Amino acid sequence: MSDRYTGANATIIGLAREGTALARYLAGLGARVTVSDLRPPSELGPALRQIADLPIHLVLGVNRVEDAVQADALFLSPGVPLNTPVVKAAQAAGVPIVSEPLLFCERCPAPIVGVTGSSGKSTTTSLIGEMLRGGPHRVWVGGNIGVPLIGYLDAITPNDRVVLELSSFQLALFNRSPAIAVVTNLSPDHLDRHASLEEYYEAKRNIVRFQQPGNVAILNRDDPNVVRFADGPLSEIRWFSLKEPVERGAYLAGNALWLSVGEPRKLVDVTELKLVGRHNVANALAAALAAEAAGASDDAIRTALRSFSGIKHRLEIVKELDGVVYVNDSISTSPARAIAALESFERPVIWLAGGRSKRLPIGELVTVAARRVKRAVIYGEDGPALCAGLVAAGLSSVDECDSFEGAVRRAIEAAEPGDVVLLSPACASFDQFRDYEERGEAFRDLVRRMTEER
Ligand code: UMA
Repeated sequence: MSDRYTGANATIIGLAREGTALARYLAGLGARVTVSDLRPPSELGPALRQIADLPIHLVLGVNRVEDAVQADALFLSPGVPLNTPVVKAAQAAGVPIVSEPLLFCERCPAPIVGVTGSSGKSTTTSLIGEMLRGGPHRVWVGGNIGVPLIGYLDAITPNDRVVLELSSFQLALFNRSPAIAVVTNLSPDHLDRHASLEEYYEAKRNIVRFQQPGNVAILNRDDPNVVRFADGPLSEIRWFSLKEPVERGAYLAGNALWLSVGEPRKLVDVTELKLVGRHNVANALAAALAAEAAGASDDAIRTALRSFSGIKHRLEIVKELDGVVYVNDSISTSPARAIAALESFERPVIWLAGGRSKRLPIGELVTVAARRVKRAVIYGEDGPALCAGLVAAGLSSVDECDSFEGAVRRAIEAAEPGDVVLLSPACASFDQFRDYEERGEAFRDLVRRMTEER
């Protein structure tokens, strides 16, 4: 079988999750694959083992301009900024810039539900997957949630359904949109990577920008930044709202979640949801709309709403002991996510936060924290700025700790029956951990160990 990439020179930058999956896929098509990563071989052990059997040219420890400009196509991992000299040189030389999720979307035979937003993406993606698992279609869930799907293309059929979480880094390269697109919400994030907030929002907009008649855009009516996305696409807009009933959409009325695509009907009461927090009610409404558009029955939607209790590192209840609930929200790497977490609890909160800041404004975060938090325990590289902000916002109980471990210990010591100990850092983890998952695992282990010692 001949393919556009058979015999072509394909250069991949980044040898991590997407890079390894893509290298295998392109090599399988008979492309001449070069993979380049800034990291040296000593740091790439597991990835190198995964591709050891493939005829691939490796350029490690550096990304060279020549590998990019001489390629017929340049594949970028999401972690590669678009303003690096290598990418700019390739653009100037007219080399097509592509990516794993873009190629996947181009070639996927099944309808795709794409999910983006500043927070709630992974929860909404997983929940849509659960709803669709109730039948009648086979479901594939992947994308930014951590699973590149390119390697499964051969197994996916037109009758299947794909749910793909898409980040702004991934969407920035998109020139097509999924048949069903969901935007959960938009708030400042990733200003460490995008040149401006506008650039970040415009990247996200690609999820609906290229939609066609017959496609569906599922948008948050309560979020003015998302409402702007309704102008332009040729698709049908379906809204979700926590504030008001909507026609052909989903909404919260009183204490119940309603779906009004077709005859309006009640789905479930808020109290039946396993997910915690008001923002998760919005995610549940968005998920119900997406699953309905992709062919799920009302019963399958209801069953998933009643059983889905969330995913690891996202408001995950780690332990309940002596009236104290310990919650791991390590996924919270921005102020907006930490605000959502702090607003999820009625109980007094002992708040653990800090790490490496993404240079986002913290004004609203410290105001919300000063109102909601009983005690803040702060650690990490950018802890001092957060402490200063909290004190300035009027919070008197602020502890600054030298280490993550010390901070967890301090929070456990300070907790009294009825409290929540919440790790929701508002910062990236890279000053001390490989990623937010490693930070979440460390929190879980420390809580288990230290509460047993008490
Ligand atoms: N690299 C270079 N040159 C550069 C920059 C990086 O060679 O200029 C190399 C790095 O040394 C590294 C590799 O590229 O080895 C990094 O690639 P990557 O960070 O893109 O890693 P992947 O494992 O392929 O993960 C990516 C997403 N990562 C990012 O967006 C940063 C994963 O999202 C995603 O799950 C995966 O693809 C599958 O699609 C992670 C994430 O943090 C979980 N996403 C952000 C978020 O959710 O907030 C957007």
